[in-house]
Amino acid sequence: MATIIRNATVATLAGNQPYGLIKQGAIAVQGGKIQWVGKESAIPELYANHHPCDAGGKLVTPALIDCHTHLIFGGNRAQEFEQRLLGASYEEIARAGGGILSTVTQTRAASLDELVSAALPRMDALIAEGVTTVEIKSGYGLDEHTELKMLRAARELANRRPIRVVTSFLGAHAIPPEFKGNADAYIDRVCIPTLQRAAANGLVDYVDGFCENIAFSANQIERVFKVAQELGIPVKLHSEQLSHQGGTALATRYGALSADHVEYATEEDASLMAASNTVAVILPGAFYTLTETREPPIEAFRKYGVPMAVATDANPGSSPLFSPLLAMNMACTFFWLTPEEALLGVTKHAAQALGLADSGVLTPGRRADFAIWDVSHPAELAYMIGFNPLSERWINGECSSCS
Ligand code: DI6
Ligand code: FE
Repeated sequence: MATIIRNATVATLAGNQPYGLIKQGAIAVQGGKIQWVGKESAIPELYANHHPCDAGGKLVTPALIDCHTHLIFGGNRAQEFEQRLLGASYEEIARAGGGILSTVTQTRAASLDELVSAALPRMDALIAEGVTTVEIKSGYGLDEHTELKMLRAARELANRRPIRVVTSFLGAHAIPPEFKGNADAYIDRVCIPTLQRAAANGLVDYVDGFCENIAFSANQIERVFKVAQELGIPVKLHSEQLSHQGGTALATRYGALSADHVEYATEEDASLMAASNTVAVILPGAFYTLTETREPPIEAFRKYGVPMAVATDANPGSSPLFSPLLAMNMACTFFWLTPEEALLGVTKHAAQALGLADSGVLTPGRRADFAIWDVSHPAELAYMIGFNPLSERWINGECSSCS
């Protein structure tokens, strides 16, 4: 028996119309997949006697995908927030051993259960805004034991809630204190062997890195990418966030699914990304928190046809943001994305940034993961600030928020 969602405005995000909008639309769902989408007046005879579900004229979009988060971490960095407000910069705090390294200390000290318990309410905040797929990175362990613990905690989150979790190994995130001044030795002796161990345990869906003057050079990241390539794991990269290091060009040479942050990326980088089908992941939460002024080259991304995703970058330091809706709003206000680009950024293009061909748009054959919003037009989703109009969240063809 199929379920027929009817009396809906459907933003399929497919086809040539803005938002792929179908007014007075309907969706047929069966076996966890979308079987049919179209005008209510054209529902195929086949579905005539199937289970109807009245959407009450509400808007249906693909469920949201948060394609870049650091949801698993110990402690928090509210004190660093205070320090920054007194004038210290993110880079100064990092160089003085705070920043990412202070979270490393707290993450090493936490048990797997504690990491899971701490992450659950953050993940629930994403779920409350219609997220059904979330990417979660390691990178606050920087030793084998803690990196594996973080990845296992991420996998465990998927057992605790109806959500799909995918994981990125981010061993090349920062240089741990025990390797201070010796990033190369850290890459060779810890990062790469840990990646191999984590991959052998089925814990790694993507390999990520932080290519930055306060982290790793493009050459160092390349050594990690070579191992990812041998393992057959796709790569993505935090590149050109605080300065231009050539990480984006490197990422494109390895066919990266995405280059993330990219505030300091150039037009040349944008053309390379277009050629390698690399998505630009726009992270306005970090731009906002760090009071960055350099904007990503959005015009160049448009000119070369680089798809843009939008994500929270949820993390305890540079982006304590747990709202994809607010990330959409910020992407519009800071970077002049259109509300349609912002919505594509948390659905279709976020799916592409994760290499997930099964979701992100509402077309037959895709996963029946969708969100039903109490709004009349999709532009309202990016427009409102601090307001959540989610009415229902469906994952694998089941309503997870209906009682
Ligand atoms: N860039 C970021 O924005 C996060 N990691 C990274 O490489 C920040 C992580 C943190 O400050 O804890
Ligand atoms: Fe990040």
